[in-house]
This record gives sequence, C-alpha cells and structure tokens, in this order.
Amino acid sequence: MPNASARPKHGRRARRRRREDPARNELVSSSLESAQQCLFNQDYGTAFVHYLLVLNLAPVFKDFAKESFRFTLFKWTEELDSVGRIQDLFDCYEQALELFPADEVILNSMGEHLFRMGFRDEAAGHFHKALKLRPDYPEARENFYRVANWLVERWHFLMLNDRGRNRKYQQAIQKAVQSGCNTVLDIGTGTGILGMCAKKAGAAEVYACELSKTMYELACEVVTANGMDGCIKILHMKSLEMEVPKDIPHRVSLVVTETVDAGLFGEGIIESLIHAWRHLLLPPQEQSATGRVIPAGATVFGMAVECLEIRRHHRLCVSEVGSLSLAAAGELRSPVSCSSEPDDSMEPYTTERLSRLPGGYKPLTEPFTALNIDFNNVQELEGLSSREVQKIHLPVTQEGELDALAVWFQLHLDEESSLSTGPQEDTCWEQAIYPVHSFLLKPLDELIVEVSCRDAYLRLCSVAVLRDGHEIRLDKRVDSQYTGNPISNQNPEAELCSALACLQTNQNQTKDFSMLECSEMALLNNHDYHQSFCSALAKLMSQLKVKWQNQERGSGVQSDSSDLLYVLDVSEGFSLLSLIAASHGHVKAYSSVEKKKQQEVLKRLARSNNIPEQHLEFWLNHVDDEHGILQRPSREKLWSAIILDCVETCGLIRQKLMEKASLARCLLEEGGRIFPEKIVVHGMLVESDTLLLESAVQGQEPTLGFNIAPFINQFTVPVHVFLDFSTLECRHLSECVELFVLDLMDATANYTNREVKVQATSAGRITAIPFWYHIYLDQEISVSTLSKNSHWKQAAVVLQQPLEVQAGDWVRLAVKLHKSTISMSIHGRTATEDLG
Ligand code: 44T
Repeated sequence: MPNASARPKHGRRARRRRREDPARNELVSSSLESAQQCLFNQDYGTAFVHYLLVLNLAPVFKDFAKESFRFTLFKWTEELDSVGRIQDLFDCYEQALELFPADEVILNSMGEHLFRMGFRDEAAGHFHKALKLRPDYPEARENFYRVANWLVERWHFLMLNDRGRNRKYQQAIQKAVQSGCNTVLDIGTGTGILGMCAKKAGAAEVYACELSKTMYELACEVVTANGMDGCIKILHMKSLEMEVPKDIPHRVSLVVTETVDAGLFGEGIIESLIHAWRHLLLPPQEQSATGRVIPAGATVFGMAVECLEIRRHHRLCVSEVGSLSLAAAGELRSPVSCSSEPDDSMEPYTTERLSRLPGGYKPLTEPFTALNIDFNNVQELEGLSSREVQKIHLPVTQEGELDALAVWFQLHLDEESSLSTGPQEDTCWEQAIYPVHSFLLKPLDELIVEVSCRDAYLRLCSVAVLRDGHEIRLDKRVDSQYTGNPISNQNPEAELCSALACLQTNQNQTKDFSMLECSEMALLNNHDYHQSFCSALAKLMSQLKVKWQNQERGSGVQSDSSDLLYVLDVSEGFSLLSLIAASHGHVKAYSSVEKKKQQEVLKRLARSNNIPEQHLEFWLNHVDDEHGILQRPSREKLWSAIILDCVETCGLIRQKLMEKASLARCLLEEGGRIFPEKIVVHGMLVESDTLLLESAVQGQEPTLGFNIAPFINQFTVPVHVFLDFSTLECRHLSECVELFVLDLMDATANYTNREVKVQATSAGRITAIPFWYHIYLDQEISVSTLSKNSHWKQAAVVLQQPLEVQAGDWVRLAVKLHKSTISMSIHGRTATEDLG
C-alpha cells in the first residue's frame, strides 16, 4: 500500500486544496485499491481507468504506481489490439504519455504498436525519443535501427557523400538565381540542402516542402543549425497540396527538386511538376519574371540484358524441388513480372545496381533512348500519359536469354550540366529493372520494345522478336499449354498430372496466377535448400519410425498403421517444406501459408504429387495469435518436427526466434526435432569504403559548406542489411571466422556474449564485418545463407570508427545476443604476443 500520509510536494495551493478535500482523498485511495484489485483479477480495462483517475488526481503516486500502471497499460492495450480496437488502444497510450511524457518504456511500446499498424514515421519518432531519454535501452535501440532504414533511406547518405552531384546541383542553382530567379521552392527538400543552396546563392525568398515527418523535422533542425531558420520557410506537406497565397505568398520563379527514383518517375515528379506549373510557378518565358525548373529535363535509356540473378528472383526456373514435381504449380509471378495484362496498381520495375549483381549481366543490345522529357514544358508533361505507345526496334548484339530491360537516365540540370545514373558510371545509383518474358535471343534478331507512360510510370515491354523476316510475339505467348510454366514441358508425365489437376479444380490456369515475392521465388528456385530439408526430414522420419517399432515390440502392442508423424512448418510466406514432409508418407503436415491463392498452389501440388489431401492442413486458418502458432493440433499428438524460418531475407536473424524455439522445444515428441537445430554465425573483417558511404555522411568537411552530417548521421544504423557480399567492393582483411552459435534444440548450450579473437591476414582499415549463417538442419546437413543460389542476402556491422591493422595483428570481437539480435563491437587491437 502507498503511504497514505505522504505529502504531495506540489505548490501550496494544491496542498491546501487537497487537505481541504477529504472526499477527494477518499476517492483516490479507494480508486487505488480498486485498481490493484482489478489488476489482481486480470480485469485490465477497469484497472487502467482506476489508475488514470488516481494519477490524475494525485500525481504524487506516480513514482509508487508507475510499474503497475505500465503493466496494466500493456496488458490492456494487448487486449484492445487483439480485438481490433485500435483507436482505443492509441487513446490509452496518449493518456499514459500525458501522465508520463518521458517514460521511455511507454514511448517504445507505443512505437511498436504504431509500427505494426504501418505508421512507420510516427513509430520512429517514438523510438527516437525513447532512445534519447535512455541511450542504453536495448529494446528501443533495436526498434530504432529497424525503422531507421525505412525513414531516412540509405540513399540520403549516398547523395550527400556524392560530391560531384552536390556541386552540379549547387552550380545550376547558383546560375539560375544569379540570372534572376529570385524566389525559389524546393520540392521534397530532404535535409534542406537544395533550399539552402538557393539561399546562399542570394535568392530573396526560399520555400521548401517535405512530405515525410521525419525528414521535415530533420530539415528544420539543419536549416536552424545553419543560421537560416528565418530565411527558409519549410512546410510539412506534399507539394500537390500547396496553394498560393495560403502556403506561399506568390508564385515562385524557380522550382528545384530531386524527387526522382531509379525509374525517374516513381516519386511522382511528373504530377508534382504539372501541379507546380499550374499553381506554384510563374509562367515560363515572360520578360521580367520567368518560371523554370531544375532539373530542366531528362533522357531515359534502356538496354536488354541476360541476368541469371534477375531471372531466379522473377521466374520459376526449376521443374522439381526436394522430390516434388512443380508442373502443376500453375503460373507463379513475381510482383513485377511482365505480363500481357499488367496490373496497373503495381510498380512495373524493381531496382538493382547492375554492377553489383552476383554473377553479373550480359548486354544483349546497345543502350537505346526510350524517352526524352522537358520539365520546363507543361504541355509536354501533361501529354506524357496520352503519348502514343512508341515501338522501338533493337538489333540484338549478342546471343543470350532475354531476362530484363534495364533502365537508367540522364538528368539535365540545365543546358550545360547533367547527372547520369547509368550502370557504367562511377556513381552509386541503382538502375530500374523491368523483368520481361524470357526468350533466347540470337544475333541478327531484332527485339521490339514498347515504351509508354501510364499511371505516372514509364512502362517498357518486350513485345516481339523479328527473326528471319518472321515476327515472334512475346506478349501473347503462352509459355506452356497447361501451366504457363516455362519448364513444364521437360516432363510429360508431370504435365499430364498437371492437366489432370487443372481439370479437377476447374481452374483456368492461363488466366489465373499466384503472386510470390521475389525472395519467395528465389527460395523456390533454390534446389539445394529443398534437397537438404528433404534429406534431413527423411532421416528423422526413419529414426522415429524405428523408435516406434522398437517401442511396440517392447510393449507388445500391435502396430497401428494409421499412426502418423506430425510436422509443422512455421516458415513465413510461401513454403513448400510442409509438402516435402508430407511427400515422405505417413506424415501429416501443417503449413503456415496464409494467402488463399498460395494455399491453392500447395493443394494442387499435393494432388499432382499423390499426397493424400488430408495429409496437408493449413494451420493459420484456425490460429492467429503468435503463441497459438506453435501449439499442437490435438492433445494426444506431439509434433515430430517443427520447421522454423530463422533468417530473414535481409540477412538478420528473425525477431523472436529464440523465444519461438523454446516454445517449440516444449511441443516436440520424444526424439522430435526443430529444423534447424543450430545456427552458426560466420563473418569476416573487411575494408569497404562503399559500406561507409552508404551508412553515414563521411568526413569532417561540411557538405557544400553546410553543416548537415551530424543531423542526418543520427539515423546511421550500425548494421547494413540486404548486402550482396560476393560483389561488395572490399578488401578481405581476415579469413572467415565462426562468430556465434545459436542452439535451437538445447537451451543450456546458449550464451549471450562471446569474445572472438580474429587475426588480420593483411594490413588495412577494418570498416565492416559482413556476416552470414550456416543453418544446421541436423549434425551433418547444413545450408549456408552465403551460397550461390541463396535467396538470402547478407548483413554487415559497419564501424564508424575504422580500425587500422597490420597483417598478423589480432583483434577482439565482442559478439552479443540480445533477444534475437546479434550485435558486434571491435575491442581494440592486441599485439600478437599478448595472446600467446
Ligand atoms: N533519388 C536518388 C533520390 N517528396 C530519391 O519524402 C537521383 C536514386 C536517385 N515532398 C537514381 C537516381 C537518383 N512533395 O524525402 C523525400 C520525399 C520527398 C516530396 C513533398 C512531393 N511531391 C514530394 C515527393 C517526394 O522528397 C524527398 C526526396 S524524394 C526521393 C529522392 C540522381 N536513384
């Protein structure tokens, strides 16, 4: 019980009032008692209301009741979350934060809810605040790192580190301002850099707008730090919502912007500029006041390429995996695969840095000009979407499989100066990749590509090939008679099954398709991964069957041939592993595939591979809370195997993996297994400037004379994800070393800290430690996330303070596991002799 005689330490008036108000004191203490009673009875909603009342009436109890209040809040909001009362949930958090505005635990927890609901910007704000309040708070730190990548995208660092680009923009702006463009609007200001350039060049009025809250706040901080807070008016809004005179007093004479993505139009520059010309800019070419835009225009280039890496992420390339024939899978598409009736809501391209694609690429044509656009001509901008589809004939220069059209552009800042995002340039920019219908092109062929502009995207499609005077249509081609699957004709028997499956389900396969994420497609194409699972499962099955037989013999009980092994696959997304398990016979497999269409694919594959229908179930159809996932299907049956998906595509250990593993261990039958049983983290010391440039603004020098680095660098994250280690430009400074072991089967084998001593094999600056995993399905069978066919990328710890080493030096790596997050730090250099 709280000390009822505790004196409120507030002002005299409050004290007097409270003394004068015994009824109020009565209410407070009875409410406090009720709150505690409700908490005890697990009636969290009522407890929460009582606590609110108490703490609002008697803030003196805040210290005393803080822990219970938090606990109540978390329990109650968990309940609200589970029944979808989202508004109520956030109301509770807001009330809680009014009472405890500087409580990092509440801030962090509210951030987690916001993040789950998709409010990433707001979530990040909460994690950031929590972290500022308590910099060593691991939960907030981990959360902040996860969102920082979304918010302040990594290209900000690249752009600010790209001196060439900065200087070109600065010069173009300076020239325009000096030639009379006196009022400037920076659309999508980011850190505020272009707006500050305009001010520095002497513009009388500078306005800037920024859509993202995080970036807007950052721009305000940067502009203030550079002594320009009175001189640049920054608005937190999308340029399309701006009006004269509401937001800016009059039309401006110059718009500067770099709202372009790898496909040029993806950030909506066309729409923004049409709106700006109609509402925010002075008309062009008038004597005294002329409106204009930097950049003045762009030229878009394209090129056909062969690239295995792109192919395996966008098309099914194998006909069977782990003993299953895939012929009946139906058409599987990646979200950006080219189709004859493209879904307009989808982005038509993905982005890659061609020069960094593992396995490289082969150009099949010369680069061609796909489009020219003048940003200073509003009629041209408006006419873009109604422009006729342009057909381009491209002579094929090399034989190869057509996998994609790669696109890049030149951004003409003004008549003199331009930036290029081409694959050959020494820049950091990615290219846009349009995966297309596969076809083997030969020299002397002519590829016909259609270029159009729809829904503010540039769309490219390879439609036909001219060969020996004949036109072979690519867009109308049905890859295979039954399945739309390019590899199906390799196995006539399977094709027959597939046809049968189609008849049974009465599905029109050519019209119907299932969507897989690129990483899911690459996983499906990963033959070795599935083969490893297939063998490991087969081994376990036969061990368990032998064990059962022995038990039966021992007990004299007759063998029940209907006895089944139960296998649960809790992989995220699309997974064939349950089906592979079921294909071993006497197995009842549970899949966690959630999407209806993907479930249909699994059912079709079950039928065509002669797996009894009742041997495959969809677990999540019945269960949706996290802990429910791992509960067994019926009381008398324990799981023989539980398959956990332990590494995310981005190269990090999945969140809550270790918690899931300990739950899973409790649900296994004797002799049962978790797949994988163990994960070993491997890594290497490297020197890589590229990684530094992508993770923080480097160097002490101000950016174009402005102080920007310390502000944007608050969003530096120590772990770089989605890395292709095989093509990373870097020098290896050590051998590969084992960094950490996670044992999923034996909790007692785990530790949370490990010190690893690594010897440098050559001299250099250690700037990063790329890491990856060897995933052990059992003692003999393992898969590596670094392998050539892997659907996983790698991650790397980036050291903002590089460490100089000589060949032969030893360094100590402190590797830590907190929850499921691995972190690493380098602890100085040790002379060789110290280690003995
Ligand atoms: N492009 C680099 C930078 N925004 C991406 O919220 C350029 C990448 C690049 N704000 C190839 C070439 C290059 N009104 O913070 C963002 C965004 C904001 C707006 C207000 C609007 N209408 C918009 C539109 C976007 O602008 C900032 C920059 S946009 C992304 C720039 C050589 N690959």
